[in-house]
Order: sequence, then C-alpha cells, then structure tokens
Amino acid sequence: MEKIVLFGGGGHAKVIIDLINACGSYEIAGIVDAQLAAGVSVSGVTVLGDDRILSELYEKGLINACIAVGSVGDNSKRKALYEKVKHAGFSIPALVHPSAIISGKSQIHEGVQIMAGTIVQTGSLIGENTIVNTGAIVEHDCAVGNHVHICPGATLSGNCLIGEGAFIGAGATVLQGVKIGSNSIVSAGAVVIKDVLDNTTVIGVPAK
Ligand code: JB2
Repeated sequence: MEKIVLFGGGGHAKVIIDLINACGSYEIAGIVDAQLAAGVSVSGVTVLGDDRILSELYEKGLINACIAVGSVGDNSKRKALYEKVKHAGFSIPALVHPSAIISGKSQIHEGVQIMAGTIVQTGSLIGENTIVNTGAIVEHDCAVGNHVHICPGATLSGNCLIGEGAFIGAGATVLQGVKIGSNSIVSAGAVVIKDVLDNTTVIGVPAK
C-alpha cells in the first residue's frame, strides 16, 4: 500500500486519520507538525518532526501528502501549507470518505477532502485543497473554488459559485444560484439569499 504523510496533527488531523483508515487506500507514515514534539502520538499516528524535515521525507520516497491543518474562518494558513508542500514535489491526492455520495458527473480536484456523510451532486466542481466537511451537501452544478472550507452540515443549493478561500460556516445554507466572493465568510447558521462580495463576512437569517 502507498504511504502518505500528514501535515498538521490537531483536531482536523484526527478526522483525516479516520477518513484514510476508512478508505484503506494509504498507509499513514506519520505526522509533520509545527508544534508537537517528535514521538508524540495522535490517534495512534506518530509525529515525525516539523516542516524542516519536508525535503528529507520526500527524498526518502514519501511522496504523498495530506494537508491535515483545518481552518476556522481563515483558509490562508491551509493554502500556504498546501502550496509549500506541493512546491516541494509532493502529490496531494483527493481523499473521499467511503460513506460520501459523490456523483460520477462531478469533478473533484487535487487535495480535496470529502468527509463522512457528505453529498456532492451532479455537475459540481470542487477545487483544489477544499474541504467538504462532515455531512455537508453540495447540490447540482455548483462551482466551488480552491482552498474553500464548507463546514459540517452546510448546504449549497444548486448552481452556487463559491470563490477561492471562502469559508461556509457550520449549518449555513446558500440558496440556489448565489455567488459567495473570494475569502468571504458565511457565519454558522446563516441563510444567504443574495450574492456576497469578496472579503466580506455575512451573518444571520437572511444573511447580511
Ligand atoms: O505550517 C504548519 C502548521 N501550522 C499549524 N505546518 C505544520 N506541519 N503544522 C502546522 N500546524 C499544526 O496544526 C499545529 O501545530 C497544530 O498541531 C495543528 C492545528 O491543530 P488545531 O486542532 O488547532 O486545528 P485544526 O486545524 O486541526 O482544526 C480546526 O479546524 C477544523 C476544520 C479545529 O478548529 C477543528 O475543530 C475543525 N474541525
């Protein structure tokens, strides 16, 4: 079985470890973490060191990586780490939980993480390094940009456009055809009924 290295060893990494074990497609070789000491165990996976061992790991033949740092509101850290790891030569495969329902007519790009119980409907595209978190729904013909986080239980209705780096909070709903701008934040539980500009935070029902 091919090996994979996780970058990040916090809460998101625990969910990723479960996902990879459920898929059975990779053996987890270890975790690279900015703060945890080498030798520490996270869900039974050992921390190998920090980002300084990136090239060493690659040279040893560990060529598959997973960005296991999540995000709360700001996806820029995840984006920067993805770009650093990719630049070092690693392959960052899409990971899809076996319980997710993914239309064969959707497109799932590199580094996407699709968690347990999600649905991605026909004609939708999920951009690089985006998280579709536990139980989220992406309805038909949505275009979700790179480095987006769709949080647990959020729903994108059909034909939504989600700009790069946007954050769709837990349980939020985006109505059909609505566009969310790049790096914008939809707060948890919001119901978005009209377009949101770039770099804008909206809250409430209807979201403002
Ligand atoms: O640049 C980095 C880096 N920055 C932070 N490189 C590496 N290799 N690791 C990094 N980290 C590590 O990510 C931190 O040292 C820390 O161990 C981990 C982040 O853990 P935390 O639990 O704080 O956050 P998270 O990103 O795993 O999870 C958040 O986002 C998820 C989507 C949490 O809030 C979760 O509740 C949420 N589900």
